[in-house]
Amino acid sequence: LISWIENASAALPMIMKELAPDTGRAHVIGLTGPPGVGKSTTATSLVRALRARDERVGVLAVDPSSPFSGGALLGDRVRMQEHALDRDVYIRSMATRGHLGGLAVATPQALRAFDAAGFDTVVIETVGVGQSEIEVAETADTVLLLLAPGMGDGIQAAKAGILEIGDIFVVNKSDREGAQALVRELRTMIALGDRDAEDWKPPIVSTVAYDNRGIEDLLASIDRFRAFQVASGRAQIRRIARARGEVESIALAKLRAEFRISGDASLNDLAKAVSRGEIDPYAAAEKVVAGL
Ligand SMILES: Nc1nc2c(ncn2[C@@H]2O[C@H](COP(=O)(O)OP(=O)(O)OP(=O)(O)O)[C@@H](O)[C@H]2O)c(=O)[nH]1
Ligand SMILES: [Mg+2]
Repeated sequence: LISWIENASAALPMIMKELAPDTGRAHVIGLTGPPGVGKSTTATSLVRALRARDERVGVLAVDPSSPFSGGALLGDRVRMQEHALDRDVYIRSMATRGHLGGLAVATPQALRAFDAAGFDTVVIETVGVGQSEIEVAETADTVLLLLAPGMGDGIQAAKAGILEIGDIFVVNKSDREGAQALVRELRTMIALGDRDAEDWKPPIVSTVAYDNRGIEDLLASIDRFRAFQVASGRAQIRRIARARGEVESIALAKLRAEFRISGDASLNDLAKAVSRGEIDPYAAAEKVVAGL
């Protein structure tokens, strides 16, 4: 199914129709943060902790440079092998070549496949630097923002506006110098953010992912956030927002495809006219849209 989603198969509308009644159960955890902070390692540790609770776990890596994609560092591959023979763990990376709408369309559809297949938790790893990664993180029920000391990440993250998307902050590589300083810096930034008293206050969890240190704490924070979201009705609000984004990006991709088929020819002629000053670009755009 995920291969079909990657390749934007023409069968997807039919498949998604069949899957729809079986979706809505999986808890989606988004793992995002700058390159190399330890997202894949943390995902591996989380899988181990969730398996100890007997959950079925899926991992989806949407970053093409991710170790899960096979362009991997040997160490990471060895680490993931711990789960390779476990039939209740499924790990996949996803490319979106040729997919109209790219990740924005493909990611939520892949999550549907995991969900319908009966996974209790799906961990989705993205690199949190660009807008599309932020969009992907927004498809999650719970967003973990990973940072690590020694990169000036705290400040960078604030600049990129990604501090707002974190439900839980993880300071990984806490075995390294500067971890405490980063925690303090984050605490100040969170306190400065404008939040209402009844809003969730994002906790900061310190971890050493490759030693499993702090992972139980992280899981406890995830559980607390989940309970808060469900009790406050925010879990549902986020799901509706996710569905909205899904429909919108599919609709826009469809429009773009139609534009390529029927809008392109008229566009050439109109472009000539615009370049000669015979028509203004707004009027030309109106004509193209009207002709679709
Ligand atoms: N010192 C230290 N190193 C760690 C820790 N966790 C992960 N690493 C190492 O950091 C490196 C990057 O870890 P990954 O898990 O691949 O990081 P990532 O964020 O998934 O990287 P990209 O997917 O490439 O963005 C690896 O060499 C890990 O072994 C940690 O807690 N402490
Ligand atoms: Mg990775």
